[in-house]
Amino acid sequence: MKRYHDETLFRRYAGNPILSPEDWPNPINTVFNPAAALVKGRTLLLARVEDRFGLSYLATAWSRDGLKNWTIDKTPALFPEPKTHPEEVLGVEDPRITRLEELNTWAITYTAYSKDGPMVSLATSEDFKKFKRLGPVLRPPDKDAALFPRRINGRWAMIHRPVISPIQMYMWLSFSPDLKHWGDSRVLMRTRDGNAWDGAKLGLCPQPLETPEGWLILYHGVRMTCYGQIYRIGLALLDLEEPWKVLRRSKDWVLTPVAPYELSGDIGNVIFPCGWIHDKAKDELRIYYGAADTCVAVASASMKDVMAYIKACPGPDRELR
Ligand code: BMA
Repeated sequence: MKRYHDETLFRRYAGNPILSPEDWPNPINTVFNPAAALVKGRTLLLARVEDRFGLSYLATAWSRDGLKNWTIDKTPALFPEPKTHPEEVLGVEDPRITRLEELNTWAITYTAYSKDGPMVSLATSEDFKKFKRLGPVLRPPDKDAALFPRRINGRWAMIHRPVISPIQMYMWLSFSPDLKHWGDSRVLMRTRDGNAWDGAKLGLCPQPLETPEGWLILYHGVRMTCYGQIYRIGLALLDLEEPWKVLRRSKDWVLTPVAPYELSGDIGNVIFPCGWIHDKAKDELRIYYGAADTCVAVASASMKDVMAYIKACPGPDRELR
C-alpha cells in the first residue's frame, strides 16, 4: 500500500474512497463531508449528498467496522423543508454529531443554506431515522459548528465560524443555557499570517473530543493560491473548563490533499472532515472526510500518537495566535 508523504500521523485507508456517487441507489452528483457516530456498535455516517440540480441533503450509511460493507439508507435522513424551515431553502450541508448524555440524545449541527447565507441549525435524533428540528440558532453567515458533549460550568458550548469580513473567517466560541439562545461569544482561534496553511480561513471539523488533557479539536485551514484554495487539516487542544484557552495548536498541517481522490473532483485540493470516532478498543482515532467535495474517505492514527503529537505542539507562550 502506497504511503503518501504526509502520512506521519494519520494514515489513509487502503480501500479509500469508502463512499462514492456510484455507490448510491439513485443518481446523485456527489457524496461528501460526513459526520460520524458509533451507534450500538455500528458506525454511522451522516453524509452530505448533492443531487444533480445542486441541492444538498443529508443521508445515512452504516458499517460494522467503519471501513467497508456500507449499507446506504434509500430515504434521505434530513431533506430541506423550506415550507416549515425557510432557512433550508437552498439546502442542508456539512453536519456534525455530538452525543448529549444529559439529554440522552444525539445532537446534529448542520448548515441551513438560507437566502441570506449559511446559518447554523440544530436537530436531535434518537436513532438517525427520525429527526426533531430545533431550528436555526445563529444568524447568517455562520457555519462549521459543533456542540461540546456536556455543559461547561452550567452552560452548553458551541464552536462556530461566522464571517466577520472576507479576511476574517475563523473560529468563535459561544454559550447557551438552553441550546436555543446563544451568546457570550468570543474568538477561539484566528487565522495565521501570510502563506500559512491556515492563513486564509479556518473552521472546526468534527465535534470536540474530551480527553484527560483537554478538548481535542480537529480543524481545517485554508490557504489561498492563484489556482484556488487548499483545504488542509490541523489539531488543537483546549482547556477543559475554560475552553477559550488554546493550550496547543498544530504549527504544521497533519493531512494535505495528495491522493488522487483528494486532488480532483468537483472541487479539487479539499480534505474536509466532519466526523471522527475514537475506537477505544483499538486505541484508534478514525477521521471521516469529504475528498474534493466528491466522495468520502477515512484516515486513522493511534490516539496515543495523536496525544503525544498535540502535547509537543506550540503552546500559548509560543505565539499560538
Ligand atoms: C466550504 C464548505 C464545504 C466545502 C468546502 C470546500 O466553504 O462549503 O462544504 O467542502 O468549502 O469546497
